[in-house]
Amino acid sequence: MGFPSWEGQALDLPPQTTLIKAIIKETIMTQIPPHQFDIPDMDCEGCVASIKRAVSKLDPAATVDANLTTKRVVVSSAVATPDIKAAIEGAGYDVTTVA
Ligand SMILES: [Cu+2]
Repeated sequence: MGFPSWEGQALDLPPQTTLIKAIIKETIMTQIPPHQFDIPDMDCEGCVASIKRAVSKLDPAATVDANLTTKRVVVSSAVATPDIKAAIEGAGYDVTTVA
């Protein structure tokens, strides 16, 4: 007795599963409120690079938007705000406001 044919079809699921996972991830990412940090000592692209490196080490999927004029960094990540703050502080920057 062989396997019922539906089990063979079930083996074709992985590509769909990958697509579903991608859609779920996209949905989750777009629903994450951005984390906002004020970093007064961030004054050049080198600082921005250090901060981006620290955040992406914590969460490779995070997106980081840094504004050198307002000294504000906006992070989109599923990681908790205090953990992102700690990562930025770990890179040597004081974080004054978190929203
Ligand atoms: Cu700098």
